[in-house]
Amino acid sequence: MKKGKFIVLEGLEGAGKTSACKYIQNFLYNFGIKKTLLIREPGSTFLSEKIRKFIKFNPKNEILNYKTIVLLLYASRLHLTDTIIKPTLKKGIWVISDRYELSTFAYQGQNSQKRINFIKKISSLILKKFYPNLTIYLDVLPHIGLKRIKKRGILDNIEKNNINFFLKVQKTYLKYFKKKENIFINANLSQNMVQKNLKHILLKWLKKNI
Ligand code: T5A
Repeated sequence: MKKGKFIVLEGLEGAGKTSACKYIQNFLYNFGIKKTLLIREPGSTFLSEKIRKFIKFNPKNEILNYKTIVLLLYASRLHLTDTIIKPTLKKGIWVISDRYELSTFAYQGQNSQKRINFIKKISSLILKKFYPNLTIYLDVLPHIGLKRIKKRGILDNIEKNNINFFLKVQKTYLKYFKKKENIFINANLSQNMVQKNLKHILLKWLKKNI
């Protein structure tokens, strides 16, 4: 049986990843790829959802070293990859994930070489070069993305960071995102335009890759 493909959506808060995941699932269905699974990171297993909640809300406000957060994220990621992603792909089902490893590079890496080196070491130890087949990066200016999510109300600990934090996240995304083999989308545009562009480029990618 032909293995499924692993597609990952990346970008800042409010870039439109969750909306794009649903759009892609529907698009693939109409294209003839009927079996897909939507997941999110961190999350999508009982354990990983607990880790997600802890990272987002840290209820006792414990001071966490970035290495602790990276290890929690990779524990969550390993569990999700081994128990859900790999077995699902093996069954020929495509997996669409709202974030994956590039998020750790961007958020915990914070454009610091020391931090990135640590993340790279953990990544090769834990994931052993398991990569998505396609990463779609939705590039949004931090102030635009944050404006969109603020309409939602309550912010988590990450969302409460100042604009400089998100500018560093965006800078790191742009540095480590491999544009040539993946898809870059301008997500500052209207949702209609984003979907139109996504459809056009995704179609090209599908024709080349399946
Ligand atoms: N994290 C995660 C790390 O720090 N390290 C890691 O390794 C990983 C994996 C996850 C948090 O975890 C951190 C990063 C995150 O802070 P989350 O709540 O899932 O937390 O946050 P996000 O993944 O960023 O999800 P958001 O919901 O905040 O943003 P999305 O998914 O990008 O945006 P979406 O689709 O939900 O849209 C948000 C709103 O904007 C509108 C939508 O309708 C919606 O109302 N919208 C647009 N409006 C205008 N124009 C457009 N083009 C629009 N696109 C969407």
